[in-house]
Amino acid sequence: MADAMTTGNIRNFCLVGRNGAGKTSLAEALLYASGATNRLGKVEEGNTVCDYNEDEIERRMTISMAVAAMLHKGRKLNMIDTPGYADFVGEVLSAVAVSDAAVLVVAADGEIDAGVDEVWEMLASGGKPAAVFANKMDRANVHFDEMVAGIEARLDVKLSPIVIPGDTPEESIDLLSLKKLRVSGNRCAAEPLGTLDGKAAKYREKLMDSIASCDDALLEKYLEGGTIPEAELLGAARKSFHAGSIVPLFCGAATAMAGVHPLLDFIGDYLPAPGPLAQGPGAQAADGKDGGMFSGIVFKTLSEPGMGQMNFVKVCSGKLAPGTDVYNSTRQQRERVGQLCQVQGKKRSDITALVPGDIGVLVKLKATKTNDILIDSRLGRDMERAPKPIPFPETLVDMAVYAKSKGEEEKVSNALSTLVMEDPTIRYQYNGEIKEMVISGQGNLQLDILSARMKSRYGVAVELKPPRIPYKETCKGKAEGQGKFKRQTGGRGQYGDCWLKIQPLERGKGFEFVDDVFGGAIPKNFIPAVEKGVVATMADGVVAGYPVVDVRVTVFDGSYHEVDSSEMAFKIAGSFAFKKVFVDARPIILEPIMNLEVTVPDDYVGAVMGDLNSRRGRVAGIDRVKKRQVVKAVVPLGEMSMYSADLRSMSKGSGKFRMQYSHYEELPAHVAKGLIDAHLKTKQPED
Ligand SMILES: Nc1nc2c(ncn2[C@@H]2O[C@H](COP(=O)(O)OP(=O)(O)OP(=O)(O)O)[C@@H](O)[C@H]2O)c(=O)[nH]1
Ligand SMILES: [Mg+2]
Repeated sequence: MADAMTTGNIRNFCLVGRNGAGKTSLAEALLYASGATNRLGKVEEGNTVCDYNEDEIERRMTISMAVAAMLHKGRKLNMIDTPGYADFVGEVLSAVAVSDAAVLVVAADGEIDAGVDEVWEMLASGGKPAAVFANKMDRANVHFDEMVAGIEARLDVKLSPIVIPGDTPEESIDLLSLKKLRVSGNRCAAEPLGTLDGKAAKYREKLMDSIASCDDALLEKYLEGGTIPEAELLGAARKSFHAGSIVPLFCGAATAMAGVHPLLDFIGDYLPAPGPLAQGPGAQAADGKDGGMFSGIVFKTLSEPGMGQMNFVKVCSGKLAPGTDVYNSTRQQRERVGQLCQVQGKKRSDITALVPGDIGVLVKLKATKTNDILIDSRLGRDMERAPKPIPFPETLVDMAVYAKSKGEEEKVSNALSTLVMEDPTIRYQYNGEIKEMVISGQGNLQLDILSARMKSRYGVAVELKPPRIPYKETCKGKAEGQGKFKRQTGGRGQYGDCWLKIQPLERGKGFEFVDDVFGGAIPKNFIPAVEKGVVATMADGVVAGYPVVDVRVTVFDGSYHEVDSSEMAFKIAGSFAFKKVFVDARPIILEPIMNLEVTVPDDYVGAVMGDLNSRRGRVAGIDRVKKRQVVKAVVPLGEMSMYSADLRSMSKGSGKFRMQYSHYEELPAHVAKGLIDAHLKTKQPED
């Protein structure tokens, strides 16, 4: 299929929209309508082309994007089905980045929820023209007019209705070509519409208004009531769609193949050919002029058992063929292109070349990962011409990951390093402060699926827990006291004795150790041992098991034994003294406070603020950003576990938040008591 293709005949598009809208079902229907497949799979039956991973079939939802190519009227359509669940936003960002247009799928019977406009903004900011496919028109409670108004209000656009529902679910009306369409199985028959009834006439006028208003010459003719030649109308429609000044509306029912054929034709005839993804001269080649040197971006990486690593690439300029040497400018490493494939979901077929603008899969590259830029090694360091990386979001949710069976920690990191490679919106690292391996992502579902894949793919069972909160201990008062370690039961004994004074330091000042011993009460060579004992005890914490910070410890007296004193004895004496004196110095617990920004549509501001108050949060201000409000607050980290899930449910999936560490503050006594009691429970009776 790809070998003889030219850039001008390639169309790259993605299906986006909230989960459950019907994107995978529509992908299935488009493949069937184009003849790329000979049956219509069903999500419920787990036999669709795009949801081919076991856990996707099991959960009946898309988790990773899937690419599927098809031929239609001599054009190669590279379709990318994306996941709708917000946790998998990385997949959508990648798909939008390499597509030249998009189809937003909305469920006609469903509420057009606030989350849709986030995807819409992504398309707009990427300058990608988009059409809307109102799916599930076969459902009972669909009110077409209300639905159109709802979409327009949510997206803040005026829709250009190209296909509207007919009298029966199998029928639809194409208002651009003025045809009545009737689908049966994989066939779609068209007949001239004849006279337009009320609804068709109303929407035809809406369509004409929207196209004419983008083209002055056409508008003049239209307002004078002249007839507009079809070719001129279609040309204007194509131009204004490419410019993003009209938003075509299609409707139908993917699982019934209704409205699918006119959408397929629209994709083949009206979508733009691949535009220059790369900057500078090399990029021009993407318009078909085959002279530029190769450059491409890797937008997805998979490593499937038996297939090894696969990198999905979009060629931005020049050509790519097996045996080509390329330079991975992101990792500054040479790679040799071995096998080159084209994909249809799980199915792969070898190809001999990829032209500019086309999408394919490189198999078994060594070091290349998602978002890497591959270029012709002759381009050298001239990155001006290279495509720009995809801006993946910061992580939002952290979970500590524990191997269920002891000794499998290494297996856990190996599995993580491979799986994280497949999803650049997930990170993992060992956090020395809380002594836990922490995985971070966009949401809890994403991390649950990651841990399930660790089991199913790499046979390592893990448990995810909210990570420990890095509390600290410090003191507010001054105290002094003695620590004595004496073991003299015959033979060489142990003797260490020191007096310490503890006082608080300013927040963030850390630790100061002062030697104020005079007259050799403690020999100088044992003072560092006292400090070692103090520092070790501070690291373990005293009242609640959290590291002690911001104190000055002064050793000012003590005694020793000529024979039995040793570094070990004074280290233990220092530790004893610190434990004893610290509890008299009005110890407190410090908690990490975070700066939080929550972005929600107006309807949810009240709920967000009320919820923050219940988390001991303090709202600092509210800003308006476009159609949304940004609530700025400071909140204790300890009150924020599961916030991502809570915000999603209180804002119907439309809320977003960003959280960053700000400072430490004293933990209220009633909360501190809980931590202290929990710590006391864990303490050994002999201490
Ligand atoms: N009645 C009806 N059901 C449909 C239609 N299209 C999809 N569905 C059903 O809606 C459910 C969700 O469909 P999917 O295709 O998985 O939706 P999706 O948008 O890919 O969802 P995510 O992958 O989770 O983002 C499935 O049960 C489909 O069978 C339709 O046109 N009519
Ligand atoms: Mg899906």
